[in-house]
Amino acid sequence: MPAPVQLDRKLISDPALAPIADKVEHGERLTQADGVTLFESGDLLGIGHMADAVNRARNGLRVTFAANHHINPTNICTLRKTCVFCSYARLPKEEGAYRYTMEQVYAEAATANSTMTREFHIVGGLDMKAGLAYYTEMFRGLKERYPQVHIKALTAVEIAHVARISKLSVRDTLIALREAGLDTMPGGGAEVFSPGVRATIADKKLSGEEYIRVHREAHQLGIRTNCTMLYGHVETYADRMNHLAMLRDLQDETGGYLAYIPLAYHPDNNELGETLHRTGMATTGFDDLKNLAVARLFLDNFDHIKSHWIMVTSFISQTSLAFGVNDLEGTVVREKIYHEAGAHTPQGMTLEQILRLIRGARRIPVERDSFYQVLRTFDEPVAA
Ligand code: V47
Ligand code: SF4
Repeated sequence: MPAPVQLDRKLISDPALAPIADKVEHGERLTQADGVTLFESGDLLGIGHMADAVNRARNGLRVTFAANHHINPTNICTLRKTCVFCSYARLPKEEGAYRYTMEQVYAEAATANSTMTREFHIVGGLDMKAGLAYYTEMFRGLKERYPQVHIKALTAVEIAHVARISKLSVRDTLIALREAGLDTMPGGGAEVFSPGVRATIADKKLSGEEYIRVHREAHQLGIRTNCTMLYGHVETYADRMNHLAMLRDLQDETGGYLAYIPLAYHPDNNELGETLHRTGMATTGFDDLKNLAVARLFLDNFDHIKSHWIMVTSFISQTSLAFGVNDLEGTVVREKIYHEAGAHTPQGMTLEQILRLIRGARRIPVERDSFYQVLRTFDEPVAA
């Protein structure tokens, strides 16, 4: 059950939100219908106030970030034609297709700022030539060179692909990858679970139920994971809430989720963006903040709601710290997936820049490890 929190009811102006505010105050779980009401409401500040109160009760004024380094070892993907929102994937013979050799992976890893980087975040396409042997060799090589660096790698979709082409069960694949050095799994590949939306934007991809099954298997083996939702395209508010409910149910069952990260859809250089006749940022600041705040209120069994500044800009990410967010995607180096899809944000952020954002929001910056253990607390917030 969520903890009861105190609200300042004067800050909530939409009468439709009153029953939800009652539930938040009494520590009652929200329903999917409540979530739809929140998405339909124009009272962003009222919703933000509730999400902020819930977050402060759980995390205080601390805002965490991790120094990580993204490595995308292959952009070759069998689903290139059917994931119509993806700008990153290529067919094997298509211009721009690449698959790193082990030497290239290690060279990329070596460009990480060695004193700061504590996590390699490794995701890529569903490449027929990148099976279990490719990833176990990669993880072993990385752990030999950087034993202190955590490996967060392979989405549920990639795990299922590696299992299939290596003719192994998902469980045996996870066990082999863990033995080679995999520590946790990222949350990508979730998109939107509802079958109708999936048929439109990611027709051949692992289903929502299968995504949940891979995560359940990982959690049962003690492998913690993150989870995501790709929003801002053809999905309805009911689709969003159905998606969040499936994540909340699995968290009730296993407690294996570390964080939830909503991913704002970017429409450039992909088929879906052309169909929707949109340019630039597809989502709006209002919707980005709402997705984060609703997640904080509905996912009452998650400690961490993460804002991905690469997708929503550092300004929205900073503002989201007053809308229920307690974690910022870290000092990412050389990010590719969203920049191919039109993200205009920088590809990395320095420690000083992250600290400035958090301090500017009058919160306490905390550097964390991949399991959210505190590594460094920076300072108390500056008085407003
Ligand atoms: O599954 C692909 C998304 C995801 C686009 O777990 C797009 O800590 C927007 O999951 N517009 C992969 N999004 C990245 C991911 C992630 C990112 C940061 C942190 C974590 C974590 C996970 O990127 C894909 C897909 O949902 N994506 N194309 C696009 N055009
Ligand atoms: Fe492949 Fe992932 Fe892009 Fe789909 S989203 S085409 S699975 S890289």
